[in-house]
Amino acid sequence: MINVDSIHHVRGESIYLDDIPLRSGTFHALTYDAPVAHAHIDSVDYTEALAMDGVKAILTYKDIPGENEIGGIFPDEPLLAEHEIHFWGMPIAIIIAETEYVCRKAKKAIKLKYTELPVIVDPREARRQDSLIFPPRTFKLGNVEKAFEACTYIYEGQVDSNGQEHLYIETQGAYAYPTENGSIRISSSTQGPTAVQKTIANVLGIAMHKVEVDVTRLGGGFGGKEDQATPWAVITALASYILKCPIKYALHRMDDMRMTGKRHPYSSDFKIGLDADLKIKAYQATFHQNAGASADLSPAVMERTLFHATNTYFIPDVEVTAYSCKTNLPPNTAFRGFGGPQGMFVIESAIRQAAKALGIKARKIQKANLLKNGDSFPYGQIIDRGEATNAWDTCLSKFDIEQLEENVATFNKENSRYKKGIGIMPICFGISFTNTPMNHARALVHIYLDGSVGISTGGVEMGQGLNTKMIQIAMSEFGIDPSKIKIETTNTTRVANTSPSAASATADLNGKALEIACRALKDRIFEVAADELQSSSTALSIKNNLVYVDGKATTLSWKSLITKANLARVCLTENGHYATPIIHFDKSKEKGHPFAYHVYGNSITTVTVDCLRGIYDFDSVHLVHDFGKSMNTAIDYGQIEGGLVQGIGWMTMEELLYNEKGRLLSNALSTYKIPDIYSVPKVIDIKALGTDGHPLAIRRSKAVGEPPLMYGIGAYFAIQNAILAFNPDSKLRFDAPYTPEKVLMDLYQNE
Ligand code: MTE
Ligand code: LUZ
Ligand code: MOS
Repeated sequence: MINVDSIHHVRGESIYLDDIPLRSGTFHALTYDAPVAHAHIDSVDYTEALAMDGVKAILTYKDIPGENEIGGIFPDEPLLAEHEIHFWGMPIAIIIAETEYVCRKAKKAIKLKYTELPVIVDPREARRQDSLIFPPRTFKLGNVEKAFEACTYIYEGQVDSNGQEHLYIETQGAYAYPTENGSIRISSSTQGPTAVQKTIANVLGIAMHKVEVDVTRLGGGFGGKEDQATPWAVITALASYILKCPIKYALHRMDDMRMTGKRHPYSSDFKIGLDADLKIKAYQATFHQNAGASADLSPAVMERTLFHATNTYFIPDVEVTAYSCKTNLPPNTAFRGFGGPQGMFVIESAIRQAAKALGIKARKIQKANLLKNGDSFPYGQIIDRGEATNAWDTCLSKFDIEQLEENVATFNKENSRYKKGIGIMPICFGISFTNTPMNHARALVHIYLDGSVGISTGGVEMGQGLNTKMIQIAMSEFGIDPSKIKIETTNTTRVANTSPSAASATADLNGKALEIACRALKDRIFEVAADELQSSSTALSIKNNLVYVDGKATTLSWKSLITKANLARVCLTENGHYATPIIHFDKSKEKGHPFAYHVYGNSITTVTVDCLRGIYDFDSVHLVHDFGKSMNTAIDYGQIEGGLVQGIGWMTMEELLYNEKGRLLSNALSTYKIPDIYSVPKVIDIKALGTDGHPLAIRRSKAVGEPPLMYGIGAYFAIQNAILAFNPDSKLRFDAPYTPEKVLMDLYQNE
């Protein structure tokens, strides 16, 4: 089934935040944000700005009727700065004016006096100063000290990975207007409507039932709107509530880039120990997560790093520790992979370090250590239905790794200026929110009198194809055409208390809830049909909008069945609730079974490096991915391509740069480069592993949103191998992104 949104997208008919017609009397908001990363606020003078034509108000923390607090996990983040500035771009005040243009003019007239304070941008420096968001955590398996004593080979090293700008096409924004009795309705470009609702209620000091949040769809989220859509929504709601008028605020690209958090940069140390058979016997790592100025989702991101520290390998003795380091950057946040990629880059780097020292291919070590059924992850979950070896072997044989390697070797022999390299990147990604209580969802289904169906779930469509998958579920449960089914907006008054659309689990959680609702409705209307057709309800089915008895078509249509059910006073509305069974986790022991299942895959990336200029081109990515039984291959392949390219961008060209004062220098698309049509791999060849899927995946179709991003890590090692083909003495550097500047330096340096 094709993506139901595609046709409306290409015609420009789909509704995004900026397409909502503004009510008359709408004012515009703009934040006055900090021009410095760490300072004490001495005074702010708004007089001149307030006197400008068209300026309605300027709101500060003093105007907040409830709590000046927006922290999602820890209450450590003010909406508006009070006496101290913690990062460059921190909101201080809200300017409300007739137009955005006037807001911008007024902003220039605000006079801030401040006293600068020392700025921390580096997570290791933060740790030295004991500037932590919360205490470190350690995951342990076996006894790593003893295991290292028995190792034949031990290697140590440092690995850095930079952050990443989400660059959703639609920037952050919201539109709020007052409704009656002190209530408020708000459209927000958010992955987490309930987080927006709850935080608005807290800041306004009103009950959640007075706040209605509505989301049609997002022009991309990628994690950047899991938590960080909230402040912008709260700003519009606050202004709307106080000034009693509609307020619109959509961020300019450069404001969005400057003020919002990104993927967390990490600086990590590893120690890896192997025996003579290349079995990894011991692994130790310390992760320094650059959390930025407040917690945001950092605790959860850090946790996912620990969960993915050993990627797809079994290591009997492991000790991994993570520090969430408080710096003066904008609070960093969720980004596709959610800390998993950062952890996986470190173990993959450790394997490359060992392989180079031993003079062997990294794939010999990778292959020797793949997870098998019955193995334990460091956090105690035992592998069942593991596909690590299957994914690895299938990928390497299907794409004939020996031949690919021979082609590269021949090319490298014949060329001196250009060198090719191969990077193999297997993945294993856990599906479920690591915080068990978040793994539940609801779906509200109405069947209307004409047989058409309206569906609301807690899931947000952000380009990942959720709406299409939800329609597929309802059409197959009911046996009716997709044209009879409508997916409604995501709205907190219809589906309440939702988890954000995140963790790749949206289709699983909301889809299962929808399945439950549809089945309950079907049971009820089948009773009516059984009466009507003088059969038992177990003999009934619906196909092509027609009721069947024992597989034989009857004359009873779906539509007339619904009419009869209504006349029989049967309830044609159902609310389905789903909570993932089995999962649990005990934080006091750091053990449990946190994931419903894991997604596996393996990829081979080939690159050509220009050894004169340090630039590179990706020839191909061949990969085998574990979709289970994909319920929509077009959507799922699209997720793989998008995730892969986003991962390659993170690992190679996307370079966030903050200066030592904490100012973002790469604050525009002219200074921050994301992959474009010229930089994507010339060939992306995706093959399904062809497994049976998992019963906890929706219709055995495994979650696909985040895992493919980590194939992008293979790009880093492909470049590294091309460099080694040119200069075998080049010292291995693990410092992503591998920009052409770094490549050039490594081509010409020696250990
Ligand atoms: N695909 C598109 N087109 N746009 C997005 O914003 N977000 C990604 C992924 N794929 C995203 C996307 C992220 S970070 C997640 S967690 C999942 O989609 C969320 O959707 P799912 O849970 O339905 O997979
Ligand atoms: N969000 C979250 C996530 O709160 N918990 C998670 O485990 C998670 N994983 C991936 C992406 N977002
Ligand atoms: Mo995705 S990082 O879980 O929004």
